[in-house]
Order: sequence, then structure tokens, then C-alpha cells
Amino acid sequence: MVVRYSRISLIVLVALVLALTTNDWSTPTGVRAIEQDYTLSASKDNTLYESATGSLSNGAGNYFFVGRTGQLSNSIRRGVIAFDVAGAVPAGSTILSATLTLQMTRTPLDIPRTVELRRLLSDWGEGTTNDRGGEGSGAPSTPGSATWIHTFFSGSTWSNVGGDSSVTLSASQSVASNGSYSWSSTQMASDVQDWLDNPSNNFGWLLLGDETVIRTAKRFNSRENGIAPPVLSLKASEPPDTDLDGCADVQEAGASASAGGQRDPNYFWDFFDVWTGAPAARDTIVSISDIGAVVARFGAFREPPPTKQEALAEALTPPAAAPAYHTAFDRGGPIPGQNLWNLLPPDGSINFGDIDAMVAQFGHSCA
Ligand SMILES: [Ca+2]
Ligand SMILES: [Ca+2]
Ligand SMILES: [Ca+2]
Ligand SMILES: [Ca+2]
Repeated sequence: MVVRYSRISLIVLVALVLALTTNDWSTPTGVRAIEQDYTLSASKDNTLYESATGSLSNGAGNYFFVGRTGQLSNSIRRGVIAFDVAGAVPAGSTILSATLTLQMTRTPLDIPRTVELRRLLSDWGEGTTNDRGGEGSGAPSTPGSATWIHTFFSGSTWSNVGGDSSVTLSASQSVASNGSYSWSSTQMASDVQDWLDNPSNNFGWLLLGDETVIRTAKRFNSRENGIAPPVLSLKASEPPDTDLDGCADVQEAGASASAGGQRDPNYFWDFFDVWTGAPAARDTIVSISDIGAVVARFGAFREPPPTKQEALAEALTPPAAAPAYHTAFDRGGPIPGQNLWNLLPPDGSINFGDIDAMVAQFGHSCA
């Protein structure tokens, strides 16, 4: 018995040394890229009403406007709208497409007019102004309102009156009579990607109508409108999990160990989340269920220990019922010189060392 144990230990040691020296266990088997759909409501919207003093706004109104009214002066209207992308889409995702859908509900003429989207380059406020009636003329600006000259009434101003926007066109759409209209382009997807990756750059879009002649105005339902408010529809691929251990690459690179961080995004064995439940699944949290599942296979072993290819292929496959040996429930103990929960690959035996390893990761979550 003693002899046999020593032989296993020797094999295990050799396997570990081999694993450490070649680092061959880290080879990823694939990249997860699951597509998800997101539907975002606007976080703020408003109208910039042409006014040299910035006296007008309508952030809490039911509508916003683009183009020009029939007024002889101060007829220009521009819409501003933003969406909290980083609050809705997981960090590290790739934006595949972006579509803005607006309901147009009033226009003096059904003539088609081009409505452009351009990225805003300064932050701005919604304020609390709530115009009455058709809302085409605006109402007195309240503190924090975006206006023709203000980003935030009355202390902060745009660099350029009428809003600071990108010279790059994000999208354009012809808008004629009342109805639903959508804007979509690769530039919009790229805008949204930047807002996800750098939320401090997210000031939304400026909406520009035809400002060459009067009576081109188009009125759109705002986020305060109970009917058909603005919607930003996104398609995104989830952040890659190169080693398929359940923690996204960006999570593994993070600082918080309990949030999946301080790990290797190319190494499967550093997150000890095992198959639990029926149907068996890895739920991306190391919980009491995981410890129970290891305990249920306590004492199971395989001799000789699994090779790299066997171990990884098996770990990614739902297991047969306990107490059979299965590599997902096995680790080789802490990696020398690293945190207790940074673990070596399966050593072929499910024992106290594995329970210790799991306890060291208890509560760690990549959900
Ligand atoms: Ca991973
Ligand atoms: Ca990993
Ligand atoms: Ca789990
Ligand atoms: Ca083990």
C-alpha cells in the first residue's frame, strides 16, 4: 500500500514538474463568443432651441426636435440624446451592431428631410424644463439644462453654440411623414464600443435636421413619452473567455480575486467552479454546492493521472454520476509561490487537497 502510494506520488510529481516546465497545461481550447441582444432606453434627452442667451430648454418634455420651425428667427432645433451603455453591456463585450429607433410624431411638411447623428464631444444636462402643448417653442431653462449655448445652464457653455459634435457623421436617415425611423451604421457601432470601453467619453449623439430652409422640423417622442420612446438596440458578443474556465479574460485580468481577478486568462485550472445541479452546469460561482460535489467524489482517483488533453477535454464535459473520478473536480494544489487559490492541474486524485483548494476559492464569482 505504502509502495503503491509512493509510486502514485512519484507519477504525480513527475506530471507536475512536466506541467510546470512545459506550461503545456495552459493551452486554450477555444474562445467563447456568444451573441447577446440589448435594448436600452435613453438615459437623457433634450432639445437645443436656437437662442443667443440659452433661455430655452425642454429636458423633461415629451418630445425633442430637429430641423427648423416656421419662425422668422431662432428657428433651429437640435436634439441631444444619450444611453448608459456601460451600465447595460458587460465590460469587454464587442459591439456588433447598433440601431437607434425614434418615433416621429409631428412635422409641418411631410417632405423627406435628412436627419444626421453625430457624436457629442461635451457632457450636457437634461434639466427639469417641461414645455407644454406642442413643445416646439421650448420653455425657460432650469439649472443644469442643455441649451443652445449651455452644456449645463447657466454656468457651463459649449465651445460652439448649438452643441459640440464630431465632424464624423455617425449615421443619417431620411425622415418624411409621421412614423418610426431607425438609424444604424458601423460608425454607430464604433461609437457605442468606445462608450462601453471608455464611459467617460459617452455624451451621446447630436441629432441634426435640415437647417437650410424653414419648416423642416421633425418632432420625436422623448424618453419621458409613454408611447414609443427612443430605443437603442445593440447586438454584442460576450467578452471572450479564452481558457473556457467561466471567467472572462477581462475578469481574470482584474484586481479582485473574489471577482475572478488575479488569474491567468489562458489557464483553465485557476477557477475551481465544478459541475453541479441537474442538468449539470458550471454556474461561475464557487459555492457550497461545489464543495459538496467534490466531497461526493472524495477518494476517486485515476492512475496514471490524466494527460493535459484528457484533463481539459474531460473537465469541459458534463460528468457521470458521483463517485466516479472526473477531472473537473480535481486540482493539484496551490501553485508554489502564488496565492493559495492559484491551482495546479489535476493530479489524478480527489482528496483533502482539493477541498482545501476549493475552500481557498470559496465565494469567488465570475457571474
Ligand atoms: Ca477565462
Ligand atoms: Ca483562467
Ligand atoms: Ca459553482
Ligand atoms: Ca487533487
